[in-house]
Amino acid sequence: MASNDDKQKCSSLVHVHNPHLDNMKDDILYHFNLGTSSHNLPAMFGDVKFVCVGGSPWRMKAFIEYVAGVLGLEDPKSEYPNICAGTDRYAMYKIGPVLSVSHGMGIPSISIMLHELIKLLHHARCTDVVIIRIGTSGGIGLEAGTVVVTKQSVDSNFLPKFEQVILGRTVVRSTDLDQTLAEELLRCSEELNRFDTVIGNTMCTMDFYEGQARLDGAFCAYTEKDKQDYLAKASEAGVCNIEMESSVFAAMCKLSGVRAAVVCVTLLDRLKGDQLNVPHEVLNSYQQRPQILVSRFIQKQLSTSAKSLLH
Ligand code: R2B
Ligand code: URA
Repeated sequence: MASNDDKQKCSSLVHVHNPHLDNMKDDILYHFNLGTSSHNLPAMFGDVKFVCVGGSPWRMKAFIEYVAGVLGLEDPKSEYPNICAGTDRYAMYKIGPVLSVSHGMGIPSISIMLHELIKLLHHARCTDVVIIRIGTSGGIGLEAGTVVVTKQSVDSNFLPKFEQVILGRTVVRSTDLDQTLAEELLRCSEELNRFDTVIGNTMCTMDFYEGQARLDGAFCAYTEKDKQDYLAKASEAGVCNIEMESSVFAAMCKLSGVRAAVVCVTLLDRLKGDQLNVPHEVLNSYQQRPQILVSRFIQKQLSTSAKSLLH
């Protein structure tokens, strides 16, 4: 019979739900250029506790450098090798228990990455993993630079669901995120007291232009009033920001039993405009905010677990 310890360990593992995987001699994580036969995944990744994902490879490298500094784990030679150097699809960096992975733009891109990331964490037998998406977004009625911790990821009709077509049928998946984790992240931001942070719903769309009610795409058959009416309805439904990956991120993390959160900075207030015309340095400083917040969270978690080991 399984002991209580075994049961607890099992529930904190990263779960896959695919009987076919058991019959495969080797699992090739093609878009990472990694595999179960070619790499010792438990040795490479078994100690991972925090996974941060974000759109751009450049930003995810900047994040690993920043978090390494916060945790006092800097590489003296400043070498943070890209673990996925053999492919240009995604970039991956690791320092201590922190893994940083890029996911590109949009649901299809992040979904491919997450299938392989979840299998990687499963094969590596990681336990008690937290996954956080750090990204950018358009705000609704918020000053640019505000950080939004997602309460619920909603679709274009403001419903908390993600629809995946499987064998031609639409399967509806829940986009629930870990509320305790969201509140812990909000508390970290209050302690930091460096920028405004709110908790609210995040609308996840399939497109940056018409899908987000912009008036500046190559095509647009609606008016400024139509746009404002739609964004007002979104706001009434509790939507604070709009981005393009949170729904499938939330759905897949929930299926694998991993605690997950979404932390996005707003780059502009969509009630005031559509074009991103803030200077590059300002955009860069905004993009650092989710990194600062999440690094603080990781630092706090690690010091709490170190203290509990001492007692
Ligand atoms: C935020 O920014 C990207 C679009 O510019 C997209 O990946 C997202 O979710
Ligand atoms: N990312 C988005 O998806 N939308 C914005 O308006 C800004 C960043």
